[in-house]
Amino acid sequence: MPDPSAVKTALAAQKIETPSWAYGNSGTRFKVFAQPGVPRDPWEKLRDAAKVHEFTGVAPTVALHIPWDKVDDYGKLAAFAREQGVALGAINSNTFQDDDYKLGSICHPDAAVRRKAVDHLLECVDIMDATGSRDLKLWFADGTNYPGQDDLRARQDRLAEALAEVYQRLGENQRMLLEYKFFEPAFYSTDVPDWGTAYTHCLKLGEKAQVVVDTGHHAPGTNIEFIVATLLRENKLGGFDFNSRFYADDDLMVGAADPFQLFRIMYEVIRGGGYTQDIAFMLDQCHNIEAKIPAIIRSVMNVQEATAKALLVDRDALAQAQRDGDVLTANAVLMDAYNTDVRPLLAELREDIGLDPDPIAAYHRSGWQQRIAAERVGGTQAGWGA
Ligand code: PSV
Ligand code: MN
Repeated sequence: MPDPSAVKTALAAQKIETPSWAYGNSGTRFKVFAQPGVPRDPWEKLRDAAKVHEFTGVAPTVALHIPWDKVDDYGKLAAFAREQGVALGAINSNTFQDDDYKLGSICHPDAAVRRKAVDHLLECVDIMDATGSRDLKLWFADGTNYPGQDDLRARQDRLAEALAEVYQRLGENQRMLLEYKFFEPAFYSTDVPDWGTAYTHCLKLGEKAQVVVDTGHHAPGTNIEFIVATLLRENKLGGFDFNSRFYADDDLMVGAADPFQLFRIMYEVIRGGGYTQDIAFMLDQCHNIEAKIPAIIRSVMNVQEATAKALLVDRDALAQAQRDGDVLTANAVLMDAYNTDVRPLLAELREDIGLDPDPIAAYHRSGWQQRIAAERVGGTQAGWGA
């Protein structure tokens, strides 16, 4: 059995990045529900993110989305983040909210639209220079709705050309994380629909290009841990956008819909040597109906719990059972770890590092929710498109 103190040390070193947009209002295409106290700007989002880190101890960075988090001085934003006790993380591009992008962005048939989209991506790298961010996270809504609408192959050529230009602009310690998604908003073809497409582009680009796995971006029933294992074997897994889903890209709290899947993913991460700083463990969620900050704290805790269980797998016993072809024992070894209640271990870990063992209760006691509800009155709350 793994040594519990080694498991605790590994858990204490975990870093989970929270997304700035999860602190803002969100919803479905039917309705965006506003909540009291929601941040009005990136500065207030960072203050909320700092609370998540304060109570969990493992959420030290915050991903930005440009232009949702546009400010005049990104150096100042990075310094402000540091004052709050957090740092700025991945820069997420947005080439899906302008009218110009109706037929796509970097895959658009019109070179002028492609130019505009690439310029935005280059601007994101400029922002990374100012914030000190390592990762540029790219997701493209590009695709088509009808057979014949555009040339599928030509769109791949345009994609490769645009990515190559942005790749050239990356600094020495910067990376490009390419995210795939099987459909939505395009319904017939998507230009980066799966890990294979993302992988082939990243492979051609070079070692600074890596694939990011958003757990909500697969067809139902997809074995995501297999994708994780394969990408890790090829040294091409750059990170995760964690969330959970019952149907499509639901963006619910990670671990809510299928905690067993999250455990299996984390097991493959650990098994494949991916539990290092090279893999970005990010959340990409929207809290449409639940209180946002406690939901993000809960999400961070869910990732911690899955990780703790994955770290508890008796890998020697598992390997032995696998060698013996002992199907039932092999499965039992994995299930023993999954069925362990790791909450006492995590509570102990938090106490060891001076935190409250129950981060959600501590957050509620802190009065932060009441304070932001009272103070953040007037102005425009951050939300989709803002
Ligand atoms: C797309 O669905 C996505 O997962 C990408 O990561 C976007 O940047 C993010 O959601 C924000 O909505
Ligand atoms: Mn995502």
